[in-house]
Amino acid sequence: MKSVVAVDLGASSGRVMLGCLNEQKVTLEEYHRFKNDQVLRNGYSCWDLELILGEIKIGIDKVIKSGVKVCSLGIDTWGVDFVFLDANGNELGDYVSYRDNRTEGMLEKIMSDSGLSKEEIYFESGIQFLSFNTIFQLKAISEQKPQWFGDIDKLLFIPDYLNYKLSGVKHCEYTNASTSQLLKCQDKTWSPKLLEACGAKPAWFLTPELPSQLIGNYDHKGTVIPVCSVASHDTASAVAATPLQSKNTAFLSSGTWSLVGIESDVAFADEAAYEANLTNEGGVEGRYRVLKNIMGLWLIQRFKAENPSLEFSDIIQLASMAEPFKFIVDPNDGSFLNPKSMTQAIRNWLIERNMPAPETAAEIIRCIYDSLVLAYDDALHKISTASKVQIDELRIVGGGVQDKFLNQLCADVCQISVSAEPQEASAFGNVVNQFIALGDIKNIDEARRIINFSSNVNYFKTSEVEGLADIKSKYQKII
Ligand code: LFR
Repeated sequence: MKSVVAVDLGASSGRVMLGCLNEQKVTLEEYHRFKNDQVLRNGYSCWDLELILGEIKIGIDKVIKSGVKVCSLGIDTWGVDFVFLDANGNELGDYVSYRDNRTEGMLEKIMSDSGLSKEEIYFESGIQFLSFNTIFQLKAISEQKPQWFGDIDKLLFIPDYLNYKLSGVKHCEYTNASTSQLLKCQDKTWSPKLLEACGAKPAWFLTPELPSQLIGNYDHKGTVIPVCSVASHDTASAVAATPLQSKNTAFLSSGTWSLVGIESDVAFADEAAYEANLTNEGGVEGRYRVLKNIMGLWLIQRFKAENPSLEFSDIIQLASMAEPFKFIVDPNDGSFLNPKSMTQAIRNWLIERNMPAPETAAEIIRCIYDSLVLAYDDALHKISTASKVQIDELRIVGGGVQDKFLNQLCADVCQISVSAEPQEASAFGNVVNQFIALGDIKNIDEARRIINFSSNVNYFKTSEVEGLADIKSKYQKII
């Protein structure tokens, strides 16, 4: 048996897990879990990276103290965010989170200053327009904090930065770099025209490299652990761990975000893909993750934070009690990205459009669930139409796997057969990427077979929803 450490950082919590490969089975054991809350620094919503680094080391300590021999460690996190380093390798500026609103209006600013059209940005990058992409964050800094720009030597994305803090090695991993909207989609290299458009300098960027590589060593109180660059975008790791049955199986990585898509050897960045705002994020083995972001369980998480007495089981029970499809919002509206109150944001969204708004907790929760599954259905159609790939099955992975109510609703509304597992997809992806780097697993296809074999898969068959066509056309009218 061989063991590796996977550090999986999400927007609300971080975990240090031990991944073990034994014959044809891979298992995970959680050693340490910690909260990852955004903190307000100098007026910005930021990540507390010092705290995160300290927690990662505590987790590694727990693993080592248990006596396990660790062959390597790997880190995956959310995308788009980064840290600047000066020529001495010291941090510059704040670790601002993508949920900060500093990027508002930056697409328009880039277009007017650079002369690039929205289409040109899309055709070059193949990346969906999300207000917080790195390209818009860099433009915001060049507008609002040009003094941060003066001393920059390197830009490292967060997992690369954490690897650097552990190993001293500066590296750039491709899957996370692809979320920046600064790479040329086809070549997988930095786009000079997109860098220029946001005011960035080519010298700040290292060459993006495919994952599953040992890049350095972390010396933990005398125990030396090789550091592996895994598919460091958490969604790339989650997709790597998704046992896709065929090219016609779509994935839904269900967590704080819901990422709906297909895996493909080729990118789709033409007119149809632009219209659908499809993204072609980088995947393992140089593949593409052709997907769309949906605001996801963040809506439920924020609602729950406002109602701390509610457990997840209460939330599901309330959802099943409320009248279905009575209130529907566009869950991807920017007003849900970081509102002070999710309840108020949902109500306001409807009131501003002269529609009746939910009153009770059950109605709010039901509104979130219904809106999310309608967004899944819409995304599946758009992806299928733009890529011409027929989608006949959906595999759900990630924390949302536990939410059987949502998974069943998804099967019913999307009228697609659903299978679900693994729950810890990002951590599994992280682990198998390391075993590939160590030479113990041949490739991703083999890794997915092992993960499927190691999982207790749940299946959700479709059932009929009364008036489904009308419900879907109502959704199309409001988005
Ligand atoms: C999920 C995720 C999404 C990305 C968003 C912001 O955790 O990584 O894939 O769009 O966070 O980085």
